[in-house]
Amino acid sequence: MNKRIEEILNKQIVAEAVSSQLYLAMASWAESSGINGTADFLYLHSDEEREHMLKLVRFINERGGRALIPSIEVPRQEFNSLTDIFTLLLEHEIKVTNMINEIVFVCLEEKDYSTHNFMQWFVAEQLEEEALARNILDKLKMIGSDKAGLYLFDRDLETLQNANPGGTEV
Ligand code: OFO
Repeated sequence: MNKRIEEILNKQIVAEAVSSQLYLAMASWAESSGINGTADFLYLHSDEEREHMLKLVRFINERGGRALIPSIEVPRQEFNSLTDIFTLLLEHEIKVTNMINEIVFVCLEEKDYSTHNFMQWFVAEQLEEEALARNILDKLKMIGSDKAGLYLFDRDLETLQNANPGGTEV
């Protein structure tokens, strides 16, 4: 496997693992705050990020490279509100999207078209995740600090999760 591609994909493994830990920390905060629908949503999202990491690990190894399993920094543990959580989640996803775009760019520079093809799944996934986070933030903006609205929002996320256990699409 091309060394530059192997290195940048290994960097992406770290980013996906960091995403998974961050969303797990958010889920735990939400659950311990009694916001259970949001907690379920974030637990699942954390699992999905781990799957993204695994996808990269398997791909690198199958292509004759060596996937390196990183240690992960301690994620933020305290959050102020749902808006705080989803603002952070969107910022984080935008960062990840930029990293994915950089990989696609390097694939073209290195003329590695099979990795380029593999990365298209991640490109589509990032579009979806950013749109989802924006959609949720718009809803939270509308609700403001209305307690009944926040209760319904949390219940909606729970329903969404139960109706669509394999994904986070709205
Ligand atoms: Fe892996 O999609 Fe979010 O970060």
